[in-house]
Amino acid sequence: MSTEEFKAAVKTGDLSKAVSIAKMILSRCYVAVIGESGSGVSSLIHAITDLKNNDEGAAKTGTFQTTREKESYVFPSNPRVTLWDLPGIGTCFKESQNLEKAHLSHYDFFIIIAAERCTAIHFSLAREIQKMGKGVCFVRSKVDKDLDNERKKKDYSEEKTLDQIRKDFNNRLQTAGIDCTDVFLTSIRNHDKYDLPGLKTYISSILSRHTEMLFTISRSVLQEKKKAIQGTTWRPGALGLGLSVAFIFSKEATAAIVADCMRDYCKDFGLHDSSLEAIANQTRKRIRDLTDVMKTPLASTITYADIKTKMENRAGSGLYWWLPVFSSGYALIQIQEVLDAFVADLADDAQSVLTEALQ
Ligand SMILES: Nc1nc2c(ncn2[C@@H]2O[C@H](COP(=O)(O)OP(=O)(O)O)[C@@H](O)[C@H]2O)c(=O)[nH]1
Ligand SMILES: [Mg+2]
Repeated sequence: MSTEEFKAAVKTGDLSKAVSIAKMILSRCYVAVIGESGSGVSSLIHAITDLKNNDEGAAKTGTFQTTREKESYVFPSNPRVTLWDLPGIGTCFKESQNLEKAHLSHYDFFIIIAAERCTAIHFSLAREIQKMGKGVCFVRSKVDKDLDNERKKKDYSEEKTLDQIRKDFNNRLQTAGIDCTDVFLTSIRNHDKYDLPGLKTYISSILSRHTEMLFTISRSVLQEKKKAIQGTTWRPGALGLGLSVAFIFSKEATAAIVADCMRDYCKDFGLHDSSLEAIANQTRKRIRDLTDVMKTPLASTITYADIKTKMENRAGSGLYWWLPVFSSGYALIQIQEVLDAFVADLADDAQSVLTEALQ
């Protein structure tokens, strides 16, 4: 299940499908940890998961005992997150490959490790990851070694050295056109120092960042949809105008057109009874919980009285609405305004329902 499928479901107004895809996406996170052989991938995973080298389930580490097969480790503070210790980057990925071809597309997030500097293959992998809309961060490992080397110098400062390493790393990413500033400097010699504690916190919040990412996607899809529909609301307005001109007492007929349109729009956004029922069935929510976050009525409950109130509430327009002769001239604008506002509320409601369902 991918974010593209989620986007498509929101776009077509299949909110229930969007919720089920989002639930699948958020049910687990496979984090691929990848770097050149010997860069410290297995050691870092031990440090993150608090495994000792000799613990059962610990990945092999060392100059000769490198990882040939991928291994998985549950992230202790969030069992939905699994870290995968992958063999050396050169074994898993070739520069000309995309993630699919490299069999890496089922990972949801990537930690790319470099013991010294990032090279073309790290950049190439990062580009492919970002092309797929997946998350990536970088680890600059073994910083204790850099500090040891620098310590001999006269004007040594740990803080300045670390700052220099970070700046250098970020500059390289920027020069390579990689839009990522999540860089962690680590050393397995000291688990509580440098950016290792920050990296653990970062990993534990991957899923909540995924949730935010899905909400950003749905918000943007719904706003696009709102604009597209608002571009067509003149049509019922024009029909209303026609009816107003044709019949002196046309308000019932006009209101019926508006009500029909509203019901259709509710369906377009997936805000109708069966959709909400399906969402409630797959979450621990009641239909009531979902309707409580909505501003608009459900399609099945839109009444003539609703339309009347809406028309009357338009500033200065109520009078014309109820004066048949004048109403003809104002029907188009009034109806369009009422429908535009309704569609805007529906877009907000669809977002609120998704948020409520996924909480
Ligand atoms: N000094 C230092 N050595 C490290 C660090 N991380 C890993 N190493 C050493 O680097 C070697 C390779 O580590 P390993 O985790 O097996 O690398 P992998 O092949 O990428 O999985 C081992 O001897 C580790 O002890 C670190 O942060 N500092
Ligand atoms: Mg290894």
